[in-house]
Amino acid sequence: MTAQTFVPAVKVQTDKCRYTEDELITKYTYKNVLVDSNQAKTSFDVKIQNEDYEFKTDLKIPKVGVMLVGMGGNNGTTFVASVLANKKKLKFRTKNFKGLKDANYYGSVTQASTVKLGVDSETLNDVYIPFNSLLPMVNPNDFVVSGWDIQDYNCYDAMVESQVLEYDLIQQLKPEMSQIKPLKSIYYPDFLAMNQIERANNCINRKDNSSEVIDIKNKQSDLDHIRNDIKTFKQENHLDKVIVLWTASTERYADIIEGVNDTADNLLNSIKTSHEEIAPSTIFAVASILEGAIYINGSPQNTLVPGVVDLSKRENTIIAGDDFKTGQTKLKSVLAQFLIDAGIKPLSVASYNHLGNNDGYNLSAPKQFRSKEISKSSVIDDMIESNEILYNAKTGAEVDHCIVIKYMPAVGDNKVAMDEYYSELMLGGHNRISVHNVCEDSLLATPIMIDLMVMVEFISRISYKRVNSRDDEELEYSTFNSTLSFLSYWLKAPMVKKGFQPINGLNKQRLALENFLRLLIGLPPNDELRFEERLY
Ligand code: NAI
Ligand code: DG6
Repeated sequence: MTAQTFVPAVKVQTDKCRYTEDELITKYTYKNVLVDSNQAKTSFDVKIQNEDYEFKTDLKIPKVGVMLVGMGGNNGTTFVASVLANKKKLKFRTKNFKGLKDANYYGSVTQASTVKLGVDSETLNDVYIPFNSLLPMVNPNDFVVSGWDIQDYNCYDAMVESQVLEYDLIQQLKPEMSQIKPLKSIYYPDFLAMNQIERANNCINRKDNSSEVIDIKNKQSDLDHIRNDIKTFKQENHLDKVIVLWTASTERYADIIEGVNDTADNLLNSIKTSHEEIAPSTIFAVASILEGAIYINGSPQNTLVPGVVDLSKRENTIIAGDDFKTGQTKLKSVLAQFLIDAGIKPLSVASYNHLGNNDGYNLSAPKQFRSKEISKSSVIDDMIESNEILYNAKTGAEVDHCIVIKYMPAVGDNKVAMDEYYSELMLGGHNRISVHNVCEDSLLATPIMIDLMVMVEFISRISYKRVNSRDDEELEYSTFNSTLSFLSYWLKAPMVKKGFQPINGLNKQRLALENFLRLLIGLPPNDELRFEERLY
């Protein structure tokens, strides 16, 4: 497959946009509201700042390869299976449905959701179109997929083991899935729960599978090996772009140490000297950056240490993380925002989960649990800080927020999440919301993996420049900040540019994405003012 040419379905009559055969050039004035507050925050001086930008979107859809770290896991195999099932337009039987189910991508914003384009010129009612029809985005069916796993199961055996998909679908996928084997990976036992050690029989640093000898002193050669895997995959498949996604087990946090992993050069040097705080995931991130591939961290550990961020800036590649926002946390990022924006004060949020897959087994160890606890806990911080009427020194500025995860083999991948939101109402009243959510974790996570890849690939084709707004006018087009926070909709603990606070509210995150796509085709932001309905 060669690069495809895009024919726009949406043609906007505007002088803001110019299409060439391969590019879309868009002019946009970003209106920002700059606020100076007094110390007591009782008076505010406000200026509206206009900044003129020009965006350039490459309209050619490239040939994209994706490499999954952890391809033999529940998410990994479900991802491979879903792409194959959709590509082959498979139909299959399930125990809940009389007819045949068609393969689909439900749960994916890019593949299964719509956006409001405007209002019908006659009826003035809303018109919705598929999210991915505004601009050219890669079709996940066209992904070329490969990946690594520390376990040697082929994708069919691993898919059977994971107990996620319907039997009929598994059997139809057997011929292809059994031919797909993961590449050998890196295993540094200290970063995973010790209960994973028997799984690790497909490792470049454990020569004899049964051997107790695991080499953790050749991190430079591990890095070179992974770089070579990426390079070979790209060359053999004639790919334009490679995305590496960590969907492998949760690691413990790495210590951030001055001189070790705080800058790009220190990090590269620490890999050479095989420093003990260099995690496998950081080796994968560095390998991806050095090979010009995009790297996304779907797990909670701090893979993207300052040295990785520094390196990605230097090499002008994209990184994003951390931790897929799938079930319980996604709902929290809507519910907590709803309560606080409604002027109701959550006092405590208690979040319990039990799950019985290998992810749960690994998370039953304290250090790996701690990584997950951190990412799951951070999601309401910005919401609390946004409302000083509810949260202040006098009335209490904190929410009791507790995260519990228990390993319960019987429930497999059907993670059960139970949440209680206990809030204060007016005049001393209280409100209690209890949620019981059966997540089917990997069926929630896989569409998120797809969205992350589709969106990161799309945004990597966009560059911008400021025009005529400042003395330090930038004449060259630049790419976005290398830590791509546009992806935060899909991430529990979004990494953002240093000095900024992440935005966790799901609706705010989606608004940013939608309005960004709109501006590129010359449309104003969606504001829901609906004057056509509200005014005479
Ligand atoms: P899993 O345990 O089924 O799969 C992880 C795979 O990673 C295993 O096959 C394991 O052998 C492999 N692995 C471990 N270390 C590796 C390494 N260094 N290199 C290559 N492969 C390695 O777990 P699952 O359910 O697929 O989840 C994967 C990750 O995604 C976990 O970290 C989990 O916390 C995270 N996650 C999952 C979500 C979900 O809803 N399923 C949501 C958010 C995050
Ligand atoms: C238990 O918390 C296991 C985890 O891997 C989660 O299933 C995963 O992080 C999804 O969490 P959430 O909160 O987005 O449903």
